[in-house]
Order: sequence, then C-alpha cells, then structure tokens
Amino acid sequence: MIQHPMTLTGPKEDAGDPAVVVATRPKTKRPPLYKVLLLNDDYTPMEFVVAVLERFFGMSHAQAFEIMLTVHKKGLAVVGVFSHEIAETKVAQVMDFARRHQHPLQCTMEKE
Ligand code: TYC
Repeated sequence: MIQHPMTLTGPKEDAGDPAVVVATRPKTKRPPLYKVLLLNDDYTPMEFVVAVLERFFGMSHAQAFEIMLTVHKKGLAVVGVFSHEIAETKVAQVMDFARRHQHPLQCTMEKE
C-alpha cells in the first residue's frame, strides 16, 4: 500500500512544511565577569594603596581609604568587577605601578 507523505512522520511533526516557523530562543550569553582582588601585606604604605585605588579604580579618597582599611584588616577585598580583558588590564596596571615603586602589593583576579 502506498502511504500519503503527510503520515510519514506523524501529524505532530514538522516535516519541513515551509509555512512552519519555529520560535528560536535568543541566546545572548553574557560574558563572564571577574573580581579584581587586592591583597594585604606588611610593607606597602597605606597611602600608596589609597593612591592605587583612586588612580586605577576611580574611587574617591574616602572610598579608597575605606577599602584599603578593609584589605588591611581582613587580608583582601574585591575592588572591582570587570570583563576578563578589563580585569587583566587593571591587575597589570596595579602590579606594574607597585613594582615601579618597589612595594610588594599584590593584585589578582578570579572568575565571579
Ligand atoms: N598592611 C599595610 C600596612 O600596614 C597596608 C596595606 C593595605 C597594604 C592594603 C596592602 O592591599 C594592602 N602598611
């Protein structure tokens, strides 16, 4: 017996009917974010850390002083959250600035 083409995949299947448009989910995956962390040490002067936070993270003096004290007391703090490329740049800028001033200040990044 010859089967009608419509019954080959069953009535619920889309057998390539050009009139059928299937809704697509817009897959706009946001890029992962990275936390930039500042680490405490016993030697970097407090005022240098404040200057770093003002210069590279756009903080006011009061904000920068507050975050510096958090790092000093707790051992580390998140100083910003950025895309991978921006986070890498911030870390490199801080590490270079600290190295040029011969301070052991450490700055790292981690995926949020
Ligand atoms: N602990 C340092 C001091 O007593 C100050 C300091 C704060 C150093 C924050 C690093 O990320 C830092 N001079």
